[in-house]
Amino acid sequence: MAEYQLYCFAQSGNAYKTALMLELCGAAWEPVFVDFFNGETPTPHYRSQVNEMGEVPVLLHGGKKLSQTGVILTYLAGKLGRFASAGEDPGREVLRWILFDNHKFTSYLATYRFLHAFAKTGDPAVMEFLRGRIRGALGIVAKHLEDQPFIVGDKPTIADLSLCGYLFFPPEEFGFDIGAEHPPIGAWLGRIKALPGWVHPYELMPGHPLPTK
Ligand SMILES: N[C@@H](CCC(=O)N[C@@H](CS)C(=O)NCC(=O)O)C(=O)O
Repeated sequence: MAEYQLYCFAQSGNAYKTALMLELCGAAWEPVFVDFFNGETPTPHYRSQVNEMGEVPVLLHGGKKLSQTGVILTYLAGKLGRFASAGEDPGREVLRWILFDNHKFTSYLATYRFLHAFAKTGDPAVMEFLRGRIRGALGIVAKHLEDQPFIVGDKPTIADLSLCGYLFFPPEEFGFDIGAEHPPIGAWLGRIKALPGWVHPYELMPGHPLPTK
């Protein structure tokens, strides 16, 4: 058994944040496939044995079980000694962007993509509302990246890994091209992609492509 086990599936940008961290750090890890699209996460078994919050990802390490990507990324930065921030003030900045990501960035992007690409049931008014929220959040991150290479300082941190979680999925899955619409974000994604060991989510985690019905 590998040192780290990650409950994940290929289409999860949340899981990708943590899988990418493990991969970039060269950690010994293995995926545990979660059959999200066949309803595994709401099952009593998943909630009682894996994660009471019914979410992916979950990390197992040394007898510990961790969930919430912000917690997992912080834990891994400590254990693996990479992508942390140097100092108290930058550390707070990293946390500030991870919280922003979880509330305003990943949450709207993931919901919009799920409805657009997988559920294919998005009510037009709901989609329009989410699109507006996404436009606002992308604009904030793009402006922030106009004059700095990474989210906090000049080196990548777990804040970058958190915010980029959904952004490498194909534009068709969103119905718009994030990097093209927001060039500073496109350039930043290029810098993340250039990190040694970078792997696309669909190659890093199990479950892609989805079986055709
Ligand atoms: N804030 C959580 C979000 C995790 C999350 O929403 N994961 C999705 C898969 S990408 C999930 O498991 N959703 C199940 C649900 O919302 O019921 C984190 O950062 O880990």
